[in-house]
Amino acid sequence: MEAAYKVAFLSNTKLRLMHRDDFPILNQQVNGYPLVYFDNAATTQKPQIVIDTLANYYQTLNSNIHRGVHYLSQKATDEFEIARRTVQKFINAPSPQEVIFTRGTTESINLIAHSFGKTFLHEGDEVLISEMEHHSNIVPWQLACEEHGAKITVLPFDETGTLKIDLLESLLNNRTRIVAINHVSNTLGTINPIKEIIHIAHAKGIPVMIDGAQAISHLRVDVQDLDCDFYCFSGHKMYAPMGIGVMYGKAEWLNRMAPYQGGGEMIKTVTLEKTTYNELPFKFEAGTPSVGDTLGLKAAIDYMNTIGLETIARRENELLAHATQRLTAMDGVKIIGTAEQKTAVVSFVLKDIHPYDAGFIIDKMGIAVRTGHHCTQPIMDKLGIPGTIRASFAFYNTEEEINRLVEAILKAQSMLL
Ligand code: C6P
Repeated sequence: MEAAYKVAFLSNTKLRLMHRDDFPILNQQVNGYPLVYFDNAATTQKPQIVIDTLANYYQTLNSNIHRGVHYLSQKATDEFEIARRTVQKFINAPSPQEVIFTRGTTESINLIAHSFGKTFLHEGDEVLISEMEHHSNIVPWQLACEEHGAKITVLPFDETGTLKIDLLESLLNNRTRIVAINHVSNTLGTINPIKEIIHIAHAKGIPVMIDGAQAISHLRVDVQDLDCDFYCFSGHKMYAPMGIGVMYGKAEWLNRMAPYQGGGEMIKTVTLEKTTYNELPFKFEAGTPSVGDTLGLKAAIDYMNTIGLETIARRENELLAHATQRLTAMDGVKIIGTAEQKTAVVSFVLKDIHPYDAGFIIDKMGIAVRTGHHCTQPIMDKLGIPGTIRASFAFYNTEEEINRLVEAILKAQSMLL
């Protein structure tokens, strides 16, 4: 049976669809099969233009920024600030000063939890998160709450993986200092109604931070339209290099928040007794930033804009529909996360088969899925499962690849049951 797959898929020209040739990594064999990459929620692959941008930076431009008068330093500084304005435009932030570069979503959220917490969290205060948060949007708030004597309250989700939004108002009170919630769940794929959540929280004077890690490459994000107070995301989940991320924050909050890290760049004056801080965005960008990766992020945004976010979303929705239909029709397969509004993430469990065992066999057939708790242990605890198998799609994936996943699941079932 395996040999038949190999022949079928080696000769399958349909694999070369939708800008697939832009991603050199996809053109390889894994375990004797053409690679199927379905771990896009963990990190997307990088198009050649992003790889070239990185190489070109180190070949022609590498130098430290904001601190040299020499040609390379000035040019790198200019490119870096152009990248900031590209991000500003991409999320429709009012000002480039509100776009802070970080290493990724995790660092962005830690920054906010630390700096907002230091300024605004006190004994008896509350931070509201949801039951479907990634650990990166739980642990930083636990740390901040521990430090300041505050506590976490939790908005639950129902059996489809939809937030119980009708409970939100009753969970917010005059001790709630901030709501921190994801835009899209990395495990369930649910798109949360964040505009409504922001509206409800703002009506009570409470700011809202959005973890946009799983939304930014799938949905158009307009921070002014959303009116969110903070929005965090990682470059590597949107075709950019690892090591670069963004924390958007409204200036009215950022100006009042304590700095996060101390060091070069974030200062205005330093004496041995006292420091005054730089203005935004530099107040929150201590030390030498990852300039090459930042230029790579700009290249990735330009690339996505060229294809068009709407085109990307349409293609991913087709893949989601195909996978949902194929997996729903299978015996012994249960999809975890069936909310009405989803991005192209399909988590599932197999009856009487541990996700790791199935993942092992699926990998042997050249298919990269993620197995485990996906850094969302509270979701697994609530559902009473050890983990899921997760296939997450990008526009370069194909229906044929999904069919190959179905065959691999059948094979796992035949071997393990
Ligand atoms: N989720 C996944 O496979 P970083 O690692 O900082 O780029 O992103 C953290 C993060 C925060 N929030 C959400 C909703 C996420 O999905 C992630 C990363 C990856 O699902 C790795 S665990």
